[in-house]
Amino acid sequence: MPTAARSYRFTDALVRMPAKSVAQGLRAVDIGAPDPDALAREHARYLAALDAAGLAVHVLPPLEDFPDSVFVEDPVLCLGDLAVLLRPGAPSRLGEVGAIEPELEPFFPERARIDAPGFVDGGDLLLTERELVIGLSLRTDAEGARQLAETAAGRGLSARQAAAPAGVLHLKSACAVLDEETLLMTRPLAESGVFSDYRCLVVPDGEDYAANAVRVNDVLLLSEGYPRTAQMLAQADYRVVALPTTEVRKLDAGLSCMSLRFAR
Ligand code: CIR
Repeated sequence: MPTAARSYRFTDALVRMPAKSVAQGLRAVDIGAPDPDALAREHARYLAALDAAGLAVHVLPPLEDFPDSVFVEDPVLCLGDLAVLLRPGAPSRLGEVGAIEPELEPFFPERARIDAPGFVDGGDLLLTERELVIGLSLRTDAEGARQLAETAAGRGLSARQAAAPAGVLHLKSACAVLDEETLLMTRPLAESGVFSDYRCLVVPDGEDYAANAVRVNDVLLLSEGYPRTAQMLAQADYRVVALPTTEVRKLDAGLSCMSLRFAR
């Protein structure tokens, strides 16, 4: 696979339109159902930001049978020419894998998969410049991680497991790639030492949700409403694009999970 800035240089994104059923999406704590129309507007802003960042955005139709299917990051991992069909840890999301598999064919000549009984959600996978970090969470187990690490090793990519921090859905709910050497993360994740070999920028207290950012080419997509994080990143010379995430947040989701990003 091309390795130059593979963790944030992309040419394409695959996204799925949110279904009306998104109002019934999974959430650990019910702070109210998202409004499907408002969520669709957030999604439209997100797609426009991917386009403005230089990506060809390929849009898949909504799937009413799968309320969480707008979160396309969870059933698939893109590794160069290879798409790994994952096995989401929530039973209601398992069928998303079969639904997206045919859509991958034009982009990924090679496909691998995680087999039962393992589970892996894409939200637990942080691909940095040097490795794949697999978060163990309620959605990703050791067997799924073992299978994925084996697949990654077959592509010359080293992988390791790390516990996802308590209180978040996925590893990437708490961290993001900023550049080849630098990660953005919450304080608990920084203090865990999991990323002690990286340069770590820690989101200011009270702004943990902002850690789920997405670096796309020359810009960094960041949730709107986290001014101290935005200021810290601007001071560190990242070009921040702030996007609304009020509705997706009600479903424990954020910016990274709404696209599969890859380079061709
Ligand atoms: C779920 O619980 O699966 C969805 N409501 C949210 C998934 C968010 N995915 C992600 O951050 N990768």
